[in-house]
Amino acid sequence: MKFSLCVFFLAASSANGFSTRTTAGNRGSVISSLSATETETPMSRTKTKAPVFDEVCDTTGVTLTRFMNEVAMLNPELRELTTLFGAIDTACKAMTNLVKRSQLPSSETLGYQGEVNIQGEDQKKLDVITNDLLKRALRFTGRLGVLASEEEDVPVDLIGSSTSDSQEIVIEEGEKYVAVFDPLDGSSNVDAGIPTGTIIGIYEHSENCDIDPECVDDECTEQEAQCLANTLQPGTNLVAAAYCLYSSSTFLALTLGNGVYIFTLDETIGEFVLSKPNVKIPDECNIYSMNEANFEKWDKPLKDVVTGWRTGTGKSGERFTSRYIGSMVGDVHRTLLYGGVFGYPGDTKNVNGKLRLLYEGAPMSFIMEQAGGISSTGKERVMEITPEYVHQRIPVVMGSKNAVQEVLDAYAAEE
Ligand code: AHM
Ligand code: MG
Repeated sequence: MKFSLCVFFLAASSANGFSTRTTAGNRGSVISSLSATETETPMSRTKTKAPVFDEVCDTTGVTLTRFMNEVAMLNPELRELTTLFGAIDTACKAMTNLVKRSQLPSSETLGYQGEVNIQGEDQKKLDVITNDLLKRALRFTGRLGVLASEEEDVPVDLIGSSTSDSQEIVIEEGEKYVAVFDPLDGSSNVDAGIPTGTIIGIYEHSENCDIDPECVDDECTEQEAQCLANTLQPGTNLVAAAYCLYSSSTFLALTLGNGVYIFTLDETIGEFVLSKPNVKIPDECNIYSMNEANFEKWDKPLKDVVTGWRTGTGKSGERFTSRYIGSMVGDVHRTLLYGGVFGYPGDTKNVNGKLRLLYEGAPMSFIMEQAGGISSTGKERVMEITPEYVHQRIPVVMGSKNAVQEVLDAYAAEE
């Protein structure tokens, strides 16, 4: 039987990342290339070099582990991110299984936990389980000082807290990163088996986080508060952002400030395999994705633009169609691949909409911008907004350049 273990891919390096194409007939051991492309991150803080893979195993593809190892070789300052992405990789696989198995009567993980989170939302059992899982996975890396999650009332330290409900604040120096996440976004859909996702943002730990071991009482509290304020950074400070989408396959999309890479979970080998390198959102589009039940409460500029899209009288002259899952990760994933506009705007009842800036708006905006799209509140760039508190909400409209720009122009014309 003719059996080829590996077929090599030759890299066609692109301006902002890497891509692969098949070279028939190349066989042999897997050798990675260290040639790289280099671009400025949005904040011009560091330059992230993206690896170019000259040769790729046909059986395994480029796994997330290999991708991160090569990123670390090219960008030694990002070495510790490899450990974090190792934890994210494991957590997303475990959450895939939890979400899948939740449909079985024996799993008993569907339904409500019986608790309400700080935002007054009923927590689903899976919200609590996935929050705990991700928190522990990140904590065990030893690389995180602080995290903020949709399901935690306040930012929590990861050092010294071994239980999910511990609010004790113990911050250790030397921890490099801060993680913000929504462990199971769209969880209201989960009982019906509709796609859900995990959203993660990673910031650097501020160097201002100094706790004087000699401090007493209020002094310590103030220093601790300053350390916890590490979570309140604008999206422009993000070092990395990622989402996992639990759908027909599990997808893991990430950006390290140099393009967007989408990996698909190959369950036969238990690895995330690079399936879409350097994703670019189409500039032109004809899909919008918003909860239209709120239409009457939206601002006039947005209503006008959406009416133009519905009737084909907008800027492009195209008649748009509507697609809305009600799971941000699923809706944004489709928007990235097909082009379009995803939005959760403010309205007369909820002026800041529904989505949270820190762990939904900012990381997804980072990914959207890195794919060549735009993300805005309608009036300002989401990435530039510094959160004032952890669970702050923000209106969001993101997606293909031309259509989002149409919304921004309508708001600007109103002023
Ligand atoms: P959640 O974090 O409580 O799950 O809420 C966020 C979700 C997003 O995934 C989605 O875009 C939005 O809520 C849907 O809200 P609505 O049901 O109001 O359309
Ligand atoms: Mg959410």
